[in-house]
Amino acid sequence: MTLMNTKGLPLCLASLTFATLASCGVPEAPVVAADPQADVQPVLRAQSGGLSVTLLTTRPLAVGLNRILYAVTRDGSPVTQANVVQKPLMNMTTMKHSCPLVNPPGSTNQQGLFEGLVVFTMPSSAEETWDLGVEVSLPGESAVTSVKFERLLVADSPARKALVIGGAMHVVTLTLDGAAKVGTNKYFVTVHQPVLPERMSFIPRSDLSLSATPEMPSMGHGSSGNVNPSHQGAGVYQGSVNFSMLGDWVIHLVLADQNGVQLGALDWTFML
Ligand SMILES: [Cu+2]
Repeated sequence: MTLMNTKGLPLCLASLTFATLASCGVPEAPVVAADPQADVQPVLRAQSGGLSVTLLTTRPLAVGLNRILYAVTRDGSPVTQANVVQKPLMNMTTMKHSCPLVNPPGSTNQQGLFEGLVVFTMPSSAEETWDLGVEVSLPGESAVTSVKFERLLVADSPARKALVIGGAMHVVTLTLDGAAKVGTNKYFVTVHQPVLPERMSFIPRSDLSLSATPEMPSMGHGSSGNVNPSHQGAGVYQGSVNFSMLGDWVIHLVLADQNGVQLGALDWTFML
């Protein structure tokens, strides 16, 4: 762990750098509602001064949308109000870059955890590693405490795709909320435009109209009871799909603007 104490940027600036909710205000509520059933597992702990940050996840980290939760204590006492800023960094051999994210709201969820989202855009490997810096500041205090979780294990997945919209490359991910199963599957779509060339910040696309159609290509049918992804905030959309039987499925996603003008289409395949 790298531990350091900084009195760095004003908080608003630090947040804006990472294009979170695009305002200086602390988000009022999480973009994705916490699942009270979720089995949360601690992954790593980092400490700086009297402040301890434990990173927890609901499933192993993977390319696509990840819920990352933080338990924060100071001098052993739980912290329930704080500004928590996530700074993921991919260290490639030739360059470094970040990835889309949504920082936690200013207070903890019902489990006493700060809940953030990180959209990993590539897997980790021996040579290409993800570090996750976390900056914590407490209400009424100017000090920012920084901790870093190094060499996170991020598994590969087919969640991430690229799409050119209006001449600009966008990162689009589709991640099921759990393992694919027969019946209703909740999922998340994220759409972000990397700020080039550094790819250290990502502009959320909150202005899209998404429609998703499942198909079982081998049998030539779809299913009923699907819900198109709707915007939850910060470029994160949530929908649900009905995989009505075992086998191969494709989700066809169409991205349109608010006037219904189609901007692009992408497919994700699933086997269950
Ligand atoms: Cu079928």
